[in-house]
Amino acid sequence: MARPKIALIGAGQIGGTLAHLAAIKELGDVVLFDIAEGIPEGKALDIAESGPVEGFDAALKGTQSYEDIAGADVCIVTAGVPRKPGMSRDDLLGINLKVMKAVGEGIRDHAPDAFVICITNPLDAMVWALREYSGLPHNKVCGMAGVLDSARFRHFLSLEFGVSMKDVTAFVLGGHGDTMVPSVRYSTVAGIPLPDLVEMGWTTQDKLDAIVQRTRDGGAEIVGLLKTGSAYYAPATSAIEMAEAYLKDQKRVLPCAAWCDGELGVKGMYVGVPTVIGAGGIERVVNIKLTKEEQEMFDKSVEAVKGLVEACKGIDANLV
Ligand code: A3D
Repeated sequence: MARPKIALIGAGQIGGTLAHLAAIKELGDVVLFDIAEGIPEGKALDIAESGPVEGFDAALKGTQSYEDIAGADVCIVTAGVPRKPGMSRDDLLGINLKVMKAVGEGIRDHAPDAFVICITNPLDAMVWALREYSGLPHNKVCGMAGVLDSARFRHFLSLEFGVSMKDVTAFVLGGHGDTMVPSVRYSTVAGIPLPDLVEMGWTTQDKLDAIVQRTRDGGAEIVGLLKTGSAYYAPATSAIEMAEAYLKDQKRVLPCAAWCDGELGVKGMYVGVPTVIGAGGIERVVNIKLTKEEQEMFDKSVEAVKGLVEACKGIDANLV
């Protein structure tokens, strides 16, 4: 049986890291696509040359031609521009929308059966645009943000509690922006919800509030340190977890930007929600109950995403 084919559209910082991880984990053969000549070819060759040492057999190829992504099982899209210090994710809207048009049409023409994971920012609006331009079914197009935001939340919580990151679960919902909603009630240490841990004296409400805010600002914190780009190790790992869930039909429960059709009070929009990812793509949106206060925060985040989608429609008259 042939190995699965993974197409990475964008061979920059995240794209290169995705290729490395996909090869090491032997998820399949990897095609790195980028408009920048030499970059995808160079990264593909460099990673392939690590194969004998690492002990993987995955084939890697760099290309500027969409024909090479033909028949891909998974496409992970990072094509576009990342933010620089002082920029918000939303500042990237106009430039990255044009990129989503080219990429969406490339996927439509060459890999229409793929499971597509978008990472390009501003995430929720770019997923929506990519789906529109590609015309793929909504359950086969999603965005990576929730796994990353939740991983950041989990990391900060594990430091606060002095426990293994493996035992901390967390959900971050809503749009991938300043209004994202780290869910305190649905986040736990080995099943014990965070509010109980406050009562047990493991932390204080003030400290928890500060961790929630640090999670919201997690991307900006890295941008401020790197100065020349944004985070790429944790974003790549997060998208690989989603790709693996699809390729191995794992039915993982992972938060991601998924098409909502009434779930959590959202109709006809992409936004960050808990989902089940398996061989059917986004097989289910987990329709969790929110408290009044949580729902208000979530709705505010949904409104912010709606504004960006409307802005996309204003830029490109072909988008409906
Ligand atoms: P970078 O290293 O600049 O890579 C982007 C690559 O896209 C470059 O190699 C470009 O040449 C390439 N590119 C540009 N236009 C096209 C095109 N039309 N077709 C194919 N390739 C093209 O950026 P990066 O890898 O650090 O980040 C990529 C994107 O991910 C940015 O938009 C970031 O803002 C975003 N990002 C999202 C998250 C989320 O959690 C959602 C986290 C971190 C970064």
